[in-house]
Amino acid sequence: MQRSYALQLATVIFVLASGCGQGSGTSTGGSGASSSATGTGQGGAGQGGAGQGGDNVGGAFVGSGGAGNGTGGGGGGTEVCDGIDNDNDGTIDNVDVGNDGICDCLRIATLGLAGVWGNGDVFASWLDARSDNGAVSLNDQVLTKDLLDKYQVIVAQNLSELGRTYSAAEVEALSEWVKAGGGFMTLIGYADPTERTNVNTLLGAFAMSYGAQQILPKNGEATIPVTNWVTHPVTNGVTRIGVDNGYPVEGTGQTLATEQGYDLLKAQEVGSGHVLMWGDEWITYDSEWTEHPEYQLELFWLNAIKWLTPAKNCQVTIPTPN
Ligand SMILES: [Ca+2]
Ligand SMILES: [Ca+2]
Ligand SMILES: [Ca+2]
Repeated sequence: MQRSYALQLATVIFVLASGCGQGSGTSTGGSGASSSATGTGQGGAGQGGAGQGGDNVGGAFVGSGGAGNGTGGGGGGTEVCDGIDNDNDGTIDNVDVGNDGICDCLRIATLGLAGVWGNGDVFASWLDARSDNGAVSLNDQVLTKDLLDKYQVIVAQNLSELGRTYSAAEVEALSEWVKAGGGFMTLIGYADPTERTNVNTLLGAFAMSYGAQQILPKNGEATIPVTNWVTHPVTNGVTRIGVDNGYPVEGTGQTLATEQGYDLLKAQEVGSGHVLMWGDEWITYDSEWTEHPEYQLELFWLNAIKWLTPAKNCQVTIPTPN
C-alpha cells in the first residue's frame, strides 16, 4: 500500500516536473536541475528554442531546463551600424537598406587628392548616396594606428601633392593595419612618373609597385579598354574598363587584368587584409560609366570594395547588373 502510494506520488511529481521543466530558452546552457521534492525544473530565460523537460530518474527528478543564453535562432535583432552582429547571421553590420551593393555601415577613406582629368568623383556623390558615412578624405594626414583603425577600406588617390614623403613609421602602421584586416587600394595616373614616389613607398610594405613607363594613352576622346580579365571576386562580370595614361602594376600578387601586354590590376591577400592596385585613375570619374555603357565600371567598384572590406564585416549582396 505504501509502496503503491509512493509510485503514484512519483508519477505525479514527474508529470508536474515535465510541465514545469519546459524551458522557453535555448537549452545550450547549464543544467536546470530540479532535485527538489516539488519537481519544479528551472526553465530557461533565453530567447527562442525550447528547454527540455525533466526525466524521472529513480524517483528523483533531474531536469535539464534550458539556461537559455540567448543564442536561439530567430530571436536576433535588427542589424544596425554598431560593430555588433545584431541579427546573429555571422556578419557584423551587414546593412544595405537600398540594396545598392555598398554596405551602409562601410567605413572608407581616401588618401591624397581626387583626380581632375575627368568628370565626377566616385568617392563623392556616388559613394555618399550608397552608404551612411560616404568616404572620408584623409588627404595628407599622418598615417597612425589610431587613424587607420577608424576605417575598413582606404584608397590612395593622387599622393604626389602631399608636400612630403611617407615615413617608415607610417608604412609600418599601414602594413599592420592591412595584416589585421584592412583593405588598401591604390590608383595612379594623375601626373608625371614622379607621382609614383609616395604610392610606391606605401606599396613597398607589400612588395608591390608601379612601373615607370606611362602606358595606354587615350585614343582621341576615348579611354583605352582593358579587355583581358582573370576570374576573381574583383573581376566578376567585368570584361572592359577604360584607361588613359596609366602605369603598369608590378611585384607580388595575382595579376587580374592586362591589355597590350601591360599588367593593369594586381591583388594580394596580406594576413587578414587585402591589397588591390589599379594602373590608372580614370575609374574614379563617374563619367566613365555614364558615357561608356560598354564598361562595367560600377560593378567593378562594387566588387572591389566588397573584396577589400574585412571578412564577416559589412558584407552585402551585389545587385545583378541591369
Ligand atoms: Ca549581421
Ligand atoms: Ca550591427
Ligand atoms: Ca548601401
